[in-house]
Amino acid sequence: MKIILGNKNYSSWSLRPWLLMQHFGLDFSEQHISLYSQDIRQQMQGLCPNYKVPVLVDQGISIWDSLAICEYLNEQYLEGAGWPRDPLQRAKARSMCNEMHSGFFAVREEMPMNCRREISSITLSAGAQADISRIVEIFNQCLAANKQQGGFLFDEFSIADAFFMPIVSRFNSYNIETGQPVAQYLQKMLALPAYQTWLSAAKAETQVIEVAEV
Ligand SMILES: N[C@@H](CCC(=O)N[C@@H](CS)C(=O)NCC(=O)O)C(=O)O
Repeated sequence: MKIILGNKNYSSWSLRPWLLMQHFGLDFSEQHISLYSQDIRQQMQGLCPNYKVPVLVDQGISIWDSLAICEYLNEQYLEGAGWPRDPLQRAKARSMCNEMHSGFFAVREEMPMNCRREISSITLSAGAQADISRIVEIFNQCLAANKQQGGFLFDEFSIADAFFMPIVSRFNSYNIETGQPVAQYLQKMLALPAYQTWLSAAKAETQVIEVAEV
C-alpha cells in the first residue's frame, strides 16, 4: 500500500489519512509531490487521477480523496475501528468530517496549515472567527460527551480526530484561544506520536511555499 502526499509542512489533506495510517500502525510506503512546483503536473502524471493529493494506491487501484481513503482503510484494514462503534456517534463523527471536508473555507483560506510556523496571532476576518467558533463548539460538545474520559473527540482516537488534526495544527500555529477543555484536547493531539513523526518530517523539508506563509 502506498500513499502519495504533498509537502508535509503544508498539505493538510495529506495529513488526515496519513495520521490515521500511522496511528494505527498500518504498513505503507510514501511518495511525495512538491506542491506549487513548476512541474507539478508531471510529478502527478499517472499517479494522481484528479491531479490532487492525497492518493492511496492499494491492490492495483487508486483512491483519490482524503475521506474516501479513510473510509477504505477503515473497512479494509481497521475492522471498523476508524469510526466510533455506536451508530449514533458514528453518524455524528461522519457529519463532522463532512462539515470539515466541505466547509470552514475562511479558516482554510486565511490560516494555511504550516506545521513549522513560529506561533503567533494574525488578524482574522469575521468569517474566520465564525468558523473558529463553530469548530470550538463541536469540539466542546464532543469532549463533554466523552464517557471513558479518553480525551479524543469520540473518546478513542477516530477518523474525526484525524480529520481535525490540521485544524489543531492551525489553532496552535496561529495562537487561537479556545478555553478548556479544548486547549487540553489540542495539546493531546499535538503530542500524538504519529503527529510528532509528521512534524519532524515537515521541519526537515526545505521547500518554502510563499502563499502559505502568513
Ligand atoms: N477534497 C480533496 C482535496 C485535495 C486537495 O485539494 N489537495 C491539495 C493539497 S492539500 C492539492 O493536491 N493541490 C494541488 C493542486 O491543486 O494543484 C481531498 O479531500 O483529498
